[in-house]
Amino acid sequence: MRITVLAGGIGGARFTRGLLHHLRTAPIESHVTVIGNTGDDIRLFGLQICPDLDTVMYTLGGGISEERGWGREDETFAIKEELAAYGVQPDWFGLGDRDTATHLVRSQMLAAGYPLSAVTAALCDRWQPGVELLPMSDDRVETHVVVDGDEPGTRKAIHFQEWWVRHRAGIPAHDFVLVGRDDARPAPGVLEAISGADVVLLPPSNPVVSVGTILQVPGVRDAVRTTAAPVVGVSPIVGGAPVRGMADACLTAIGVKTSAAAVALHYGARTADGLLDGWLVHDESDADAVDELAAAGIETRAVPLLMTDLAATAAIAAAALHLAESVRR
Ligand code: FO1
Repeated sequence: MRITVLAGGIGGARFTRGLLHHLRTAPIESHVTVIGNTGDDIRLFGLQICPDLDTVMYTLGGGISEERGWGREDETFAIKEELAAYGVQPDWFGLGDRDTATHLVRSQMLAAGYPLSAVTAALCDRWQPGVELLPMSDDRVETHVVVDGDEPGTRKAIHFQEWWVRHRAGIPAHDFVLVGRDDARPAPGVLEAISGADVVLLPPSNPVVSVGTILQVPGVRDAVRTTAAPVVGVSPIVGGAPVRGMADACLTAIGVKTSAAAVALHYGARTADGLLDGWLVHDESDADAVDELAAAGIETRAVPLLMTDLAATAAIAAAALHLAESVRR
């Protein structure tokens, strides 16, 4: 079974870890491709940092800090402290020492002319994540957030990480702009992984700045819309709030209600030119969305959606694959 997952950071990585566990224990012979969001990427101190690709790679490769959900386990922050001692900005983004080695290797390879997809494959040689991890694009793109400017009545755009990490998504966002989008092409293998998949999964990643960003890469949304594979998503919203992260601030910015049903309708039904054949919602809080979404053309199942441990996460992935079978055309 060829499975393609469009993933952001923590939610996408943990879901995929559960998916791999399910595929191993079932067992189901499979090839999993993860298309990772690179809109969160930031260039700092001369280093190219790809938070979502690294979160997927470390989570599936066993190197993630489970506590933070990003960066390395057993991490130290001597470099961060030394940079702070020099008064270097920004001081709100923490690069761990072990993690910095990853950024050094990546930046050196990029400077030598390797595309990000080749660099990612080289990094994965070490981590053996058990999936083919593809950046959504080899071209440099960055999500910027439009916020109020310093003078009344003005607006400015800041890097996504400044909004997310420094301001904790606490200042109102008016819009998200993927800088570089118009010139970006999908990385090699991305469109093929979607069009040639047996199942396409949208994990419980941020629908605006993670999955939404991947879908903005020219050609990707059309590939998802037209693939012969069933497309099934897992709600990142449970009981009207994000399971993790600050997706509510992102949804509010684009005028979408923070609810499991509203996110599904935002993706849209494939029968109505949207993306979804199937959708999973949390059984205890959102079962009332099932009928509403079915009427809109999205087959919806209510199942436990909290990724409390590996077994619970594997069960969510199994439910997604099961739903994919029942909506397969
Ligand atoms: N998140 C934070 O909240 N604070 C940080 O200092 C921080 C540093 C960082 C460094 C490398 C990396 O790969 C991720 C890092 N993150 C940090 C996580 C990241 O900002 C976001 O959670 C994702 O971009 C959203 O998916």
